[in-house]
Amino acid sequence: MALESLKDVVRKITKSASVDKKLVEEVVKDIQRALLKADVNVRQVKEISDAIKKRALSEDVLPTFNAREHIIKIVYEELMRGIGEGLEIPLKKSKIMLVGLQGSGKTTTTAKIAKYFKDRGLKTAVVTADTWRPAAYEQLKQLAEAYNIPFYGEKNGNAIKIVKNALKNLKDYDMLIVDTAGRHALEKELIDEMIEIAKVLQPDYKLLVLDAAIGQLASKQAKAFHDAIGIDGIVITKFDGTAKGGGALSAAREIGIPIAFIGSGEKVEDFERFDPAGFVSRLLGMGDIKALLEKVERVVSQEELDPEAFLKGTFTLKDIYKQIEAMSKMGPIRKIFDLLPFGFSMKVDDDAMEMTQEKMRKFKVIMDSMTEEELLNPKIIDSSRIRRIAIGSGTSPQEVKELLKYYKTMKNVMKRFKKKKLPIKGLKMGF
Ligand SMILES: Nc1nc2c(ncn2[C@@H]2O[C@H](COP(=O)(O)OP(=O)(O)OP(=O)(O)O)[C@@H](O)[C@H]2O)c(=O)[nH]1
Ligand SMILES: [Mg+2]
Repeated sequence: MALESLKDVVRKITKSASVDKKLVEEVVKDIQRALLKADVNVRQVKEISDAIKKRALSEDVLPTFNAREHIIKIVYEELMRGIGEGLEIPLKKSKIMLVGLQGSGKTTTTAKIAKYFKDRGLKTAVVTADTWRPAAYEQLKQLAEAYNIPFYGEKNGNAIKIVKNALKNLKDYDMLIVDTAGRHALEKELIDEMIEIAKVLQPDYKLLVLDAAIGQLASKQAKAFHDAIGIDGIVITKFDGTAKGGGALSAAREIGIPIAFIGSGEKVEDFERFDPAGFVSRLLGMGDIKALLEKVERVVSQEELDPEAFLKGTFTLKDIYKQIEAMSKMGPIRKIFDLLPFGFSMKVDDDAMEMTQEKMRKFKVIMDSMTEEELLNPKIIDSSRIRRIAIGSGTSPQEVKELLKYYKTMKNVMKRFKKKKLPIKGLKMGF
């Protein structure tokens, strides 16, 4: 993959004897070459490389960075800016409709997205509205069954009727992923069918599935689909098998549609939410830590998760709420602690700190059912309140208690931080 050579750029900066204009110019050239090879469009390549050059030669090095880190940070930030935001589909009741040309990977992606949301605790089902290709029904059925994902389809039905029936049959599901038929080209017949399906389905998200191998052609294709039915997000597939993946990335940016997911293999597991920070870090070979550092910087500055405030003020359930929100963006809290400038590291057993997505979602739902007073002063939550909260949030009293236990444990951790009685040995989070 052409983008792979971006790793060499970082290596070059790290190994350079001195950081000067010559190095910056070389680095900018290397980046240009890598992006162009990856089929990123010329105008975007110019924008990105110009910005890197300008900043690298004019900006002061921040006190916490050395000159090399400073350049790497600028490269990282400008690539991030070039890539734009990802589309994060929230974990709530939604309908997703997939569209795309023949063979782009819609059916595979339908199963991948379904597994993604199922793994995160949503009651998810898939629907095939592809009556064009005879084997489409079996293909999706088999994929879905392999992961215990409920499937709806009709072997000889009409796509619009199938969607109507699916909506009736799958009313109780949180997340419906609807696969549609592809055509060789975006012809009128396909457009009409997509419009009809969308009318009946009323999808929250229309996702366009783009094969990364088409490189810069992605731009024309995405624009045509967007003009025809309005696209909310892009899924790039087959990122594994091509050197031209930059084409689809830059197409999304050019048209202004965020990327939601990336598929990088035939297996249902070969799939991830498109997270620009993680993505760029990996391109640059900086691993998760750098990405996390950046994120911590951002999050702390937004006071989403402010450990200093934790230490100063009273630690309430609101902090747990913020913490969970930050965690769903950044990964486990343990990793964040590892990076914070407390001057000591905390030895915590991994499992204890790890919170599953499912648990995070539950905890948030439970807190959403609490009053302001309860959030700020959890001590008042007695057993009758616990019962009320459980009913209100559709959870069990046991689960509410679990959250309160987690809160107490975290509060203890914060107290110990305050007293610097660390490291905490064998800290258990109680679940
Ligand atoms: N390497 C790789 N192959 C993929 C990926 N996604 C899908 N494929 C393969 O691409 C081929 C087409 O995938 P489908 O999911 O059937 O594509 P589709 O868009 O549903 O095709 P039609 O229904 O004919 O329009 C299959 O062989 C998939 O296994 C991916 O991310 N990487
Ligand atoms: Mg298909």
